[in-house]
Amino acid sequence: MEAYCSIAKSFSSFHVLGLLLLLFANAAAAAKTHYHDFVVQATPVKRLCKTHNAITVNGQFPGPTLEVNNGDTLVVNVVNRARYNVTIHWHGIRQMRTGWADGPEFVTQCPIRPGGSYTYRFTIEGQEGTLWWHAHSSWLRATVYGALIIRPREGSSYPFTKPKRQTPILLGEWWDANPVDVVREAMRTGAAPNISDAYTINGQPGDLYNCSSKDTVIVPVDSGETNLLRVINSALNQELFFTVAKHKLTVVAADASYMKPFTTSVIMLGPGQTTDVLITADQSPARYYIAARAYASAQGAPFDNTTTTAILEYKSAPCPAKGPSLPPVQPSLPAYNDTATASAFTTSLRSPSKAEVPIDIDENLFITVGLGLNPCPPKSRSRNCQGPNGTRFTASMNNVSFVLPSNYSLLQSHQQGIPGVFTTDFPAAPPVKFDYTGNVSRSLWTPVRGTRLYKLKYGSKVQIVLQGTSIFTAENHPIHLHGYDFYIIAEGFGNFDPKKDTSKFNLIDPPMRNTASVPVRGWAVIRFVADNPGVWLMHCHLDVHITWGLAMAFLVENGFGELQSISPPPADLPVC
Ligand SMILES: *[C@@H]1O[C@H](CO)[C@@H](O)[C@H](O)[C@H]1NC(C)=O
Ligand SMILES: *[C@@H]1O[C@H](CO)[C@@H](O)[C@H](O)[C@H]1NC(C)=O
Ligand SMILES: *[C@@H]1O[C@H](CO)[C@@H](O)[C@H](O)[C@H]1NC(C)=O
Ligand SMILES: *[C@@H]1O[C@H](CO)[C@@H](O)[C@H](O)[C@H]1NC(C)=O
Ligand SMILES: *[C@@H]1O[C@H](CO)[C@@H](O)[C@H](O)[C@H]1NC(C)=O
Ligand SMILES: *[C@@H]1O[C@H](CO)[C@@H](O)[C@H](O)[C@H]1NC(C)=O
Ligand SMILES: *[C@@H]1O[C@H](CO)[C@@H](O)[C@H](O)[C@H]1NC(C)=O
Ligand SMILES: *[C@@H]1O[C@H](CO)[C@@H](O)[C@H](O)[C@H]1NC(C)=O
Ligand SMILES: *[C@@H]1O[C@H](CO)[C@@H](O)[C@H](O)[C@H]1NC(C)=O
Ligand SMILES: [Cu+2]
Repeated sequence: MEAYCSIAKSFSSFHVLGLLLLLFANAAAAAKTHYHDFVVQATPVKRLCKTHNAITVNGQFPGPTLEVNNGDTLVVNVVNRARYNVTIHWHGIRQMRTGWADGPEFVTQCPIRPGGSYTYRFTIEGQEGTLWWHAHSSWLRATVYGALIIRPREGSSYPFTKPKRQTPILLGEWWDANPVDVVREAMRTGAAPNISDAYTINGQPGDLYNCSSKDTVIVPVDSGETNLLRVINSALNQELFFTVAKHKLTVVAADASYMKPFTTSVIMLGPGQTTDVLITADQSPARYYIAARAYASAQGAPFDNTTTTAILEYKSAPCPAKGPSLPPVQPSLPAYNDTATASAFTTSLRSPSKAEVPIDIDENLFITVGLGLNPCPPKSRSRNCQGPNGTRFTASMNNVSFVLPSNYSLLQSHQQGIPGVFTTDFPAAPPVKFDYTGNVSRSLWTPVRGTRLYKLKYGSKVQIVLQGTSIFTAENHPIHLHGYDFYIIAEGFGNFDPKKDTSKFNLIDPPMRNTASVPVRGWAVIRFVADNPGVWLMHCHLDVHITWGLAMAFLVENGFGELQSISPPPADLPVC
């Protein structure tokens, strides 16, 4: 039996809160520049009864929370003391003209090698809410991640009642193994990588797992107060449902864009997505489970079916150490395959007011997203062909399985005119039209490999239909675009039909996000204006899928003059 009632314990197991309060007291008047040092290093971390030498930032897991105001500048000096190449991505930050600081390895920079360092500099312009940062190199983001909180501009306020407390809730995924070994094994065998052993809330699995209960995260509340939970899905490979037992969640923002408030008992987040929810402590004083578990949309595929928990603890709740211990109130979570609930949530999101949705589209793209299987040549070793029926897994967009370069980053090659690194012939439509969500013929299952980009003129108005396929299996794909926020103007099931589905477009108040959940056996339509020059990766945020090639990149050309052009590369930019 554990005693959670001491305030000291609550705060030490939730150090981020103290930091938040401290920073709030420090608000100055003008835009600020925040300097941070991130030392990437191996650190012993004990979870599920076993200690692993996890790669962390500054020895913290999860890593440090960054707190800024809209308009501020971040300068983060990353020093790599680990034995792996690393880069850091500032997920959802627009990086206007500062693509060199975006982070995906071999896209906007070469990796920071062991012993090396790189300083990321960028300004947050016009974004408010919750974002996060994570490694963008191999599977290091399993343990290299943290919250990036953007408060309103100095002197501005939230478009909702100011919450009493704010708590970042980072949902993570833990392997009882070295995650880099897990992905390397999958690359070698061609099979799907091992599923994780636990999900975590702020780094802790919670009391439904072995050897975890005494470290379960406690979120303290006072009766009657309204608090903000900043929920982030930092898991590698799993969409998650999230709920708090007996409490309503009022959604006010997602992916650092405000939303028209609505109330729900459960939210769904794909990896990469964030959702800010207000929660009022209006239940009887007690302890309530905060919980997350899989939304597993692929039929028959193995997934981690465990449940991570934290505890919402009313400070006036009877203390379990002093009286008979009542277990926390049980949450109710949707079934793992409850696509109806997932889709009810994503389609409830709306911009708070009339949105400036691009019309008069210049570039109309149709991009299929999904898996594939590569057959193995007859003489190849069977240990390298452990995918379904002796194949190897792959994935693609418009039948191109994306291959990263290894001698120059795409951005450097573009900016310095180095030939032979990429081509700009990514197809604007699938090379073959087929029943994308039906029973797809075997002859279509094998994509081609390539480093193909799609060129966009500065300022062009872009629409993309993202169409899921049911090649091998259909599933929900969280598609993330770097360097941009986009409007999600519609989503649906089956094959996108321009004749009838354009009537479903919401050009009034669609949600703006940086990661779209493309429904299983379905589609989503996004729009944005290409006003940020550079090379921007668009990929599935399930790391297992990006590993297999579910990605492409846009090359957005410079416009006129300095303000429409990418800045010069920083002097310390890592090269290959
Ligand atoms: C993956 O799982 C298999 C079966 O449990 C195990 O033998 C193997 O060691 C695991 N691989 C890694 C890298 O942990
Ligand atoms: C937890 O520990 C028990 C007892 O040692 C063991 O039987 C069980 O398999 C463990 N569960 C997990 C999920 O590891
Ligand atoms: C989770 O999966 C395991 C292995 O497939 C299975 O034995 C177990 O019953 C499942 N648990 C739940 C809660 O679905
Ligand atoms: C969800 O899974 C249950 C059993 O686990 C099954 O009976 C049901 O048909 C599935 N629903 C869908 C929509 O796949
Ligand atoms: C694998 O082979 C079996 C038996 O031939 C077949 O029934 C099944 O559909 C195949 N699966 C895949 C994914 O190729
Ligand atoms: C970079 O690597 C690619 C692929 O290996 C190769 O074709 C190209 O020639 C290389 N470019 C330069 C400039 O070395
Ligand atoms: C899919 O098509 C293949 C080949 O045309 C056929 O053998 C198979 O039975 C079909 N599967 C389903 C579920 O319709
Ligand atoms: C992808 O390209 C390969 C090679 O040209 C072809 O065999 C396959 O049918 C294509 N698949 C699709 C879905 O276009
Ligand atoms: C680390 O990065 C360098 C390029 O900077 C690359 O040549 C090397 O292959 C990378 N190592 C691994 C293990 O990916
Ligand atoms: Cu995916």
